[in-house]
Amino acid sequence: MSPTVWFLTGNEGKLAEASIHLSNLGYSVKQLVVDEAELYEPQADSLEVVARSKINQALNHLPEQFGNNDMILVEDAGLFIKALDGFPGVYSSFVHSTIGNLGVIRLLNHLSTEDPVSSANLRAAEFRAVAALWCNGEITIGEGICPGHIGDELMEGNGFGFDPIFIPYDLDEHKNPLPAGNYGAYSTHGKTFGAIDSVAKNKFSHRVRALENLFSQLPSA
Ligand code: ITT
Repeated sequence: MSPTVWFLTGNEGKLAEASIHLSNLGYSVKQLVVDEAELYEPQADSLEVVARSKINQALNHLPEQFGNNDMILVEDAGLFIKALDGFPGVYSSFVHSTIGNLGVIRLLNHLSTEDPVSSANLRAAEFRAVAALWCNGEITIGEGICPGHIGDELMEGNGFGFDPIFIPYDLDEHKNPLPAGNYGAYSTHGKTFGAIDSVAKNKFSHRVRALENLFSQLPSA
């Protein structure tokens, strides 16, 4: 029987995306539910520090069904906007729950210039994810980045978080991101992550890249 990956997250969108990817690799994914009041998120300036802290906390909350070969997954992500020196970055949750997507767009609109090229550069941003997996006492870390830019307006649909404002750059046929403004084999055709489905988002996403990077390091990979 394949091991179960217990994903410690309160975010259903993150859970759904990781499940789609990991089920293709033969893992079954279950949510590790822990009361929010029992978890704390360290205010660290590195996603990896946050992810490692969450793994250590998860170890105190293993479910009864946790099997011998089961694994614990945590993953911490953030949106890093170039013109804001990487803000909100590790403060992404706070910014999303306070000023929200419209607030981010308004902030960037204040920086826009008449010149369309420099205006587009000012909207450059990337999602970064750090995934940490606990397996038989060892912790493995994977990292993923998805470059793109912040759109001019909200484009909603199925996504969560900053999905309605983030447009990923196109990818070449090997799924490598292309520089801004280039057309590639994989494209959302100007749509935000919010306006495409999870399977399409997974082709580009920081989350899947972090998971690919992580699972490629496991001995059995
Ligand atoms: P956890 O319970 O797993 O910690 P979270 O929602 O707090 O869930 P993160 O700390 O990883 O998740 O994310 C920080 C913020 O960035 C949060 O507001 C997320 O909604 C947002 N975010 C993370 N990944 C995203 C993605 O793929 N698309 C859009 N927004 C994302």
